[in-house]
Amino acid sequence: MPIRNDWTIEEIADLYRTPLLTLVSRASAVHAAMHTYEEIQCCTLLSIKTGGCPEDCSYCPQAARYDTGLGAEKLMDADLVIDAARNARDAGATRFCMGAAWREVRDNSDFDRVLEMVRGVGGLGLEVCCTLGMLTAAQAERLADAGLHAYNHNLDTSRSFYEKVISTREYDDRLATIDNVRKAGITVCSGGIIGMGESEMDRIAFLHTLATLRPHPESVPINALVPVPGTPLGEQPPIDPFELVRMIACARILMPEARVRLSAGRLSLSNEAQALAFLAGANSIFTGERLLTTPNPSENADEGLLRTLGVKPMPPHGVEFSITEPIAGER
Ligand code: SAM
Ligand code: DTB
Ligand code: SF4
Repeated sequence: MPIRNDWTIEEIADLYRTPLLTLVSRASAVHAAMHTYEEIQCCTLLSIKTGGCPEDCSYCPQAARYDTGLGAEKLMDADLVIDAARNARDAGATRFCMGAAWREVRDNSDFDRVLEMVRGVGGLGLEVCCTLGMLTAAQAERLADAGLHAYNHNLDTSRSFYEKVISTREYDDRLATIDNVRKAGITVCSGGIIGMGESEMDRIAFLHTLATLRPHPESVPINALVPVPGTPLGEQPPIDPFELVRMIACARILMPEARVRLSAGRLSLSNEAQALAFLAGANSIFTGERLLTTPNPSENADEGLLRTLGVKPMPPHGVEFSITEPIAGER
């Protein structure tokens, strides 16, 4: 299957406007050729530093300027984070992602502690991922040296809609961090959010930016906005689940090798809608009862869903895995 980085905006607009069942069926064929329906990556998130963020991202409950009932906490102890990662692994997760409500990483003792967490979590045989805000090239290299496998930094939406959602940083800042991550040899996890009031053209332009990155991100999280009261987007109406399926199908066709993650918003999807998203090419989810600060489906619900669909957790990158391994939450 050829991997293209030269998609035109017109091609992506045509793709996005394809009748849904035709689109899902094309995406599914790409998925079957490049991946398997029988494995889904299970990632668990932990907020290692919650709230008090100086940025003004309109969707985010952790921005200090919005009253969402979240206080500003300090960075967690490394030992507690590593314990949480062990629990996540024992519950079936194969990737552990640590999130901090920072605008950017600073070269201080907190960063040293994050590096200790990366080493500790990596030592458990998990794929280790961080999302800490903007990074310099030197900081990305230090994370790579500590064994960081992936860095999450979302483009979130189109360049033109971005400034309606966030005013405290620019789209090019995001692209520069992604470039620093890539150059340090860390895999890139970058996607976005739908349901923020963006137009169809914004979604098309957002997919175009992602699909013309060279190389494509290894992981593409597609989040449905979790509207949090107190944020400017707290009253946004929920999206139609078929729109999420459409985004996932497009991402699968445009970036055949990527892991496409059905990310935030699963609590408002039926099992049937999630199954359609998997058929359309999603092969990664967040497991565990909390995303960063908002709820996620219970372990029991996910265990039931994966069992019904005959899906097993994808083994972590570069770690031996037995096919008799129980599915998430089964032990
Ligand atoms: N502060 C860092 C940053 O912004 O890059 C890392 C953490 S931040 C919470 C990670 C991502 O979570 C954001 O880029 C956004 O895509 C997603 N996110 C935050 N709040 C969300 C919400 N209410 N619904 C869906 N996704 C959300
Ligand atoms: C991503 O794309 N989604 C995750 C992860 N990357 C860091 C975060 C979702 C956050 C949802 C709101 C919350 O729980 O605070
Ligand atoms: Fe801060 Fe990240 Fe939330 Fe924006 S998305 S307010 S940068 S924690």
